[in-house]
Amino acid sequence: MPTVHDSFCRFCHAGCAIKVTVENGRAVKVIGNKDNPIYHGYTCAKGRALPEQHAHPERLLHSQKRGADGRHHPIASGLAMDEIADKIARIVERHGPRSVALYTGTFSLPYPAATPLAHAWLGSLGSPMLFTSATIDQPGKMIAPALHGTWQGGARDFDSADVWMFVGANPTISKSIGIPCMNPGKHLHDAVQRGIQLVVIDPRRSELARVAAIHLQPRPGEDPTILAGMLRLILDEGLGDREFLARNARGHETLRRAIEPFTPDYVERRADVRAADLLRAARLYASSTNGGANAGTGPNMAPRGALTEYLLLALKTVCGHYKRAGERISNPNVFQPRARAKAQPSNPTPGWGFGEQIRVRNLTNTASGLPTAALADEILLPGEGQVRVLISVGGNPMAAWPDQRKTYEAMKALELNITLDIKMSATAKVADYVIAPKLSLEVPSITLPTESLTPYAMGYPAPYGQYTPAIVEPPPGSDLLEEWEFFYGLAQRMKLPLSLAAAYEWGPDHADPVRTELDLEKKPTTDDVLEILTKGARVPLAEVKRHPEGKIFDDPTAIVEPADPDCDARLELADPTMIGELAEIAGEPIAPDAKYPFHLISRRLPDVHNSAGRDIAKLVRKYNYNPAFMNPFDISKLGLAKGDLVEISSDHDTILGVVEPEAEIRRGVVSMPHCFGDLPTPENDLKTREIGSNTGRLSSVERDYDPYTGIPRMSAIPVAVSRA
Ligand SMILES: Nc1nc2c(c(=O)[nH]1)N[C@H]1C(S)=C(S)[C@@H](COP(=O)(O)OP(=O)(O)OC[C@H]3O[C@@H](n4cnc5c(=O)[nH]c(N)nc54)[C@H](O)[C@@H]3O)O[C@H]1N2
Ligand SMILES: Nc1nc2c(c(=O)[nH]1)N[C@H]1C(S)=C(S)[C@@H](COP(=O)(O)OP(=O)(O)OC[C@H]3O[C@@H](n4cnc5c(=O)[nH]c(N)nc54)[C@H](O)[C@@H]3O)O[C@H]1N2
Ligand code: SF4
Ligand SMILES: [Mo]
Repeated sequence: MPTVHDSFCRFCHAGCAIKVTVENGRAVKVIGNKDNPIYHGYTCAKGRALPEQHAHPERLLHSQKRGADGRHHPIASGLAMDEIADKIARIVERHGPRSVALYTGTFSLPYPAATPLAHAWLGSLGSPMLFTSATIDQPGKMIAPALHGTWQGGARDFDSADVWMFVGANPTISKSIGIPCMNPGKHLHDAVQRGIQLVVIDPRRSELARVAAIHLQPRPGEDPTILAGMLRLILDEGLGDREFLARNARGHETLRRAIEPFTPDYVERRADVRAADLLRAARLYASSTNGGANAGTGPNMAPRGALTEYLLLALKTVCGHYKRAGERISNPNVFQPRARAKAQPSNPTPGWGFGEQIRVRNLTNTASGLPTAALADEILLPGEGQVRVLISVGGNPMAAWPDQRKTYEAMKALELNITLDIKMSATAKVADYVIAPKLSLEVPSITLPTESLTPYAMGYPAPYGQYTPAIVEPPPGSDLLEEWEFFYGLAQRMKLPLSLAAAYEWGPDHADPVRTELDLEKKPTTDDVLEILTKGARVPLAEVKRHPEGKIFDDPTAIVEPADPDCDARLELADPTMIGELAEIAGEPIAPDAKYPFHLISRRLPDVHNSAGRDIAKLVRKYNYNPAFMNPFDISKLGLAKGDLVEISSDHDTILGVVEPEAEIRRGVVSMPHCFGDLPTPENDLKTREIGSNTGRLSSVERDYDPYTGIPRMSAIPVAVSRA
């Protein structure tokens, strides 16, 4: 008899509440829970494909070790941990702990115990070399608030706002950035019905742009210019919230001088946005103090992404787009301590220049973490401190890191390359050990990761929480570990104590987290670890467990407190590095690149998540490769047609693409999803129509990079397009 179980989806960070039908011990059907107060029954094709993902014929059911023959063979997980612990201990003895680096990718997020255990293990080993995908995603999201300072009252709520601006984000597809990520289509629909006015800046008439009051469709990579132009207009016209600005910010005069060159005419010439449209956008954005703005991966991967984020913060500050004393805190947290908010600024903090020094390009640790774009060089560069061991958790460097050929060299140069992955990903193919993990429906979890997405402006719009037990057993005969169990296993074997911190709210005003020493003799259960991670939570885990369908744990008393009377902190509008970058832009020539007349920009497909999902037949029915979407006029001008194979070349490398017309794209732009293709071998390059190609290959990490986070140009890349 089939049974139906409550759970939540973990194919992406949105955590949709689902009902899972289980038959003969296997998940056979997933639907959304229509009675859920936050998701209202929403699921996407990926969530509904969880049964296929779990039962995938190529899913790894045993860990793999690469043999002397270069091929991978199954190995018992206990033996794999014995060998890996021994090898790491010997490498550390010879070369010190810095030779071991950890990279946590996208699919470490759905497993709340994974990252804390991995960090605790690395810390106990004494290595500072902790990297994440954040620095090749939107590092400016953490750098900009460090340089600008933050408003402790928090941002406005999209759900009740009058105006909102999106710069290169497409939340209904990506479930990210600006709109609560749970059923964002409904939030957007409701907001539009209510009369919200949207400004969207995107070279593509994206799904979001279609409902915008104003869509600016500029030349890619010119967002700093456009936003500086908008700021200049707003300040000149005396719009915005002048009282808020005067009381809470400093540096306004310096900023005003720095943006002087960004006249409407200059913006028009440089970004190809009509002056009249820029003025309309500026006036609309400043028309209400109940508004907000967010940037997505497009501009964050284009040159000077941190400046784009900084100018957005400046726009918010000039317009007073923040919560004030007495307003409600929409999400006072469930699994973290009760959130507090105060109607006052926090001073800026350093964005970089602290912590571990990277051995190339003068990079250091940053507010967004260590620069992942420099990790391949840390592996390749001989000398003291060279990285010789890499452990990737739910990430895929060979698909996702910029400069794919350099990444390939680095992967091959490692003494020990380990990845924790459900399949033989491109990275797994070059790994010495592939540790096979349990999949989402086989492990207990909590919605803490989704709750913690608030800094990315996509967290819960209300204090919602859900716990799920494991819904199914792993497939019979398999030998699988949870990610955290792997690090626990290494710690046991290497006798490294593990101290876990409770997951505390990011932000300026939090206390030191409660720490717990793990017992290395008596192994905890996943539930025990979740208990430790939620110590001090506003709602105890036991209480959340009593509501298996998920629940809003409301607290109407959570309101923004008034400012401390002696608060003298100020939001900084004139950070010297940011002002310097504005001057750099103004000093650049505006000349189209005759050799590379197109710009390649990033975008996401609805049914795959970065490199995940590409092996599930029903998710790639439409595209099993990443098309090169182009404007039909450009296609015919080049004498091309739909389906033609083209060479797309940057000044660094060349990839192949399959032409796909899309009228929504600005002329002169190629829009192409990332994380496709496979290892950079000549054989794989012949399979573009089956597996697509890797856009990361077009980026060089050594040129055109952001000097503090090291992120290179990954969108708005100048390219040439010609028939292959
Ligand atoms: N279905 C699905 N969802 C995903 C993912 C996925 O692969 N698939 N990936 C997840 C991840 S890891 C992340 S970080 C988020 C990202 O979430 P988003 O940032 O919302 O990602 P995209 O949908 O790619 O939207 C980026 C937009 O930027 C535009 N753009 C590109 N270059 C520029 C530029 O220079 N300037 C401007 N103004 N716009 C530009 C593109 O046209 C595109 O519409 O999505 C997450 N969600
Ligand atoms: N050119 C270009 N490059 C980009 C981007 C871009 O837009 N353009 N986007 C960037 C962004 S925003 C990001 S976040 C990074 C993503 O960088 P990564 O996180 O490194 O890459 P993913 O493809 O998300 O890696 C996911 C891996 O996790 C595995 N996986 C899936 N489910 C599970 C699971 O349950 N457990 C475990 N252990 N593994 C699992 C998948 O098989 C896959 O190999 O890429 C970045 N790179
Ligand atoms: S949006 Fe994300 S969490 Fe929701 S069903 Fe799709 S993949 Fe799963
Ligand atoms: Mo990302």
